[in-house]
Amino acid sequence: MDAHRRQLQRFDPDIANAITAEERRQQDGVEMIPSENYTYPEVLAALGSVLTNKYSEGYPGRRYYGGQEFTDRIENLARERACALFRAEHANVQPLSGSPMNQAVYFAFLNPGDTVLAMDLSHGGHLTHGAPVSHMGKVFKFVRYKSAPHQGGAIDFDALITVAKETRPKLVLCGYSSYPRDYDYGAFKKVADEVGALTMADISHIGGLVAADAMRNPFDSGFDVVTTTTHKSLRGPRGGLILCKKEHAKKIDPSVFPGLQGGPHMNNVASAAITFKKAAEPEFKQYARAILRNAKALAAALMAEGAKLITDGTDNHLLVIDTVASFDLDGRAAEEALDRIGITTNKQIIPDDPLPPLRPSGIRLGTPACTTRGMDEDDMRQLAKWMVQALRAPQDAAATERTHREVIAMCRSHPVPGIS
Ligand code: DSN
Repeated sequence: MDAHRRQLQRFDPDIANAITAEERRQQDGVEMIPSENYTYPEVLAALGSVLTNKYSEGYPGRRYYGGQEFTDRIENLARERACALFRAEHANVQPLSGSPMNQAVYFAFLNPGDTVLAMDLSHGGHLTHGAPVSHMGKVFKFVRYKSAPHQGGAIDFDALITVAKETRPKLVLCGYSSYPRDYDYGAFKKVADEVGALTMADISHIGGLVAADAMRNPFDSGFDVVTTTTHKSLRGPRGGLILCKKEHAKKIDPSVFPGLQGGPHMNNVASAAITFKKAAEPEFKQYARAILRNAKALAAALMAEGAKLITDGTDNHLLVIDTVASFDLDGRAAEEALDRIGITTNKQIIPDDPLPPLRPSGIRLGTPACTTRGMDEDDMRQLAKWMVQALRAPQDAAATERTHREVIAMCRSHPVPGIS
């Protein structure tokens, strides 16, 4: 234990012990929530640094407080590295997380009441893409498009252009948190061009996969704005990143500050810069490809064991099991059954789900975190077997206990980086 942890242990054992217990939970469980990951020790070091002490409202060279010679250097490095990684012309590295990141983009370009064309929540779209329960859903008018889950999740672009012509959106938004396919960004751009709309892609889930060129980059199809969080497949600190064409910088930057936020969290900005440097290394490309291979192996093994996946497979890092159709279990019961064997997933609504969000029809799984700890396709096949056993017999206490021990043994042979 390092000196700072010992000091914390002495001063506040309640919190210190909870952190230690969380370390053990992360070490001894298989993390399959697709938006979670284990960050780098270098990121943890920068997050816990004195940068947390500094106010830096404004942008490099144009700050409202003194003492910015080092924060300016850090933010410039973060911006340059982000642009190089994603082939972007401009980067704003200040959004505190994914929700303010997307809000800042909406307010940069839209007036209250303007129309946005976005993916339906139950088909994989995200809460911040105008779900009726979000504030954004009350400020702007979100019109929905859907996928065809029984045709592999294809998007019907003929229907999309018809809706676009009827509703004249100012922004065409694509992006998802539970859609297991890649997008044809060129087709979205064509729809947007037909109606004179701007294009935005929220690649939060797949940021690392796009950075590694393992999935398509929306800028290659001429998109205006791309947003991503930095803590999912990118493996960085919790935070948001807005990338855009140079011509949009004068709207994006003031929308983040002073429009929406105050001082940026410079310890996060430094950690994001470190993350972008890591993601530019050749090892990161291998890591991204391993995430995809693992997801395909997991999907194939689950389907071979009789699980019904929405879209019948995956092209990215995630997959969604219809647990009602597969095991006659709702998503909450399935999540709890897997928790009991040490595999963490999340309950998930499926396309046009007849069940409510807290007891939906499915669960969502992803491979970024277990790939970070070095698990491979054989491990995925083993995990699929254990998961299906647990979902078929959730009340079998002896089998649950036995499998949980085996899961812990698998985890201990794949230590989590950054936890000693
Ligand atoms: N909570 C994240 C996810 O799981 O997709 C994004 O909001």
